[in-house]
Amino acid sequence: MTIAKISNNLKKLKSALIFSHNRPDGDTIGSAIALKNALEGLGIKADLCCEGNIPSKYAFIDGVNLYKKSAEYVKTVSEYDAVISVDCSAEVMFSDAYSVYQKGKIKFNIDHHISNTRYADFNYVENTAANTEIIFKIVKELGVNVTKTIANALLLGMVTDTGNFAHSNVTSDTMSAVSNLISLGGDLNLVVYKAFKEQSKERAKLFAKTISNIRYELDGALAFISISRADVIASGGDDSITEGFIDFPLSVAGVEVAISLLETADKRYKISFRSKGKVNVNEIASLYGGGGHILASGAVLNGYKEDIIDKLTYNVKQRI
Ligand SMILES: [Mn+2]
Repeated sequence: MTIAKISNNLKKLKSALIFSHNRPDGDTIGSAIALKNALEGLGIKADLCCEGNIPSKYAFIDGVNLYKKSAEYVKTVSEYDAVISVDCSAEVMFSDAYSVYQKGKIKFNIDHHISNTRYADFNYVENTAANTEIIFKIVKELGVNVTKTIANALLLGMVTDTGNFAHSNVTSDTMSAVSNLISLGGDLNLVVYKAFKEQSKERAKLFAKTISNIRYELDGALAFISISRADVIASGGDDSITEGFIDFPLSVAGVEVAISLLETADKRYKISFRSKGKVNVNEIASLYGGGGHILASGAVLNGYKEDIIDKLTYNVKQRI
């Protein structure tokens, strides 16, 4: 599959329903908004679906208020010419929206995760720092005008998936795309401020509590943070405000791997893994049906918190 071929197939559509992954981040949102606007530039009707709530910090991107949950599309999904997933490495990433995606007439999958399970009719998978790098190539191939909304949405994915261009996944291609988007009217300063600097009082409160309880294992090479349901509720926010917490324990000197445990239900944890490079955390996430990248991965584990911490400590110890 090439950019030319996938773009050609997209051009033939009259309508499409675009899916972002559950627990949406800047990359899946930026990819979806940019693609929606590009398709609409060609006269193609494009709507947005995501099972998770869109974090309020992304409200500055035009169109994020147009997302609807999959329940809203159960009856109408078959009326669209196609369904398109962006930044979704596997079926599980959709959460309950996958059953609606599956009913799509033609399925497209545009993703940048090496672990992508290629669940669609048309799969375009390329190992880039952000999925919006791929979407930008498609936007250019489609030949549509890059509006300020498209430029900012594409920048958002690049800024968030690279930790503000600080992760080792950044390439010269990433920076060329950024340069190109600035010259097209993208506001990098605004995007960085909204994505990384501005935070709610609720997030500041939960962050302080979480970070005051970092737990170190393996002589300080492994750091755990955990966020209970009660903590989230007490903060007055929702799960989405925990995005980015994991970067802090990884920043501590001597820490090679940081793991975050977010309690989503009784004895159920959303696990995020980050590595400085010595340990491939995609391997560990894969042991539990999750996945992602070598340096950043995720999984869902059931059980008691202490048992999960023991298991994951063992998995990291074997690889360090
Ligand atoms: Mn991504």
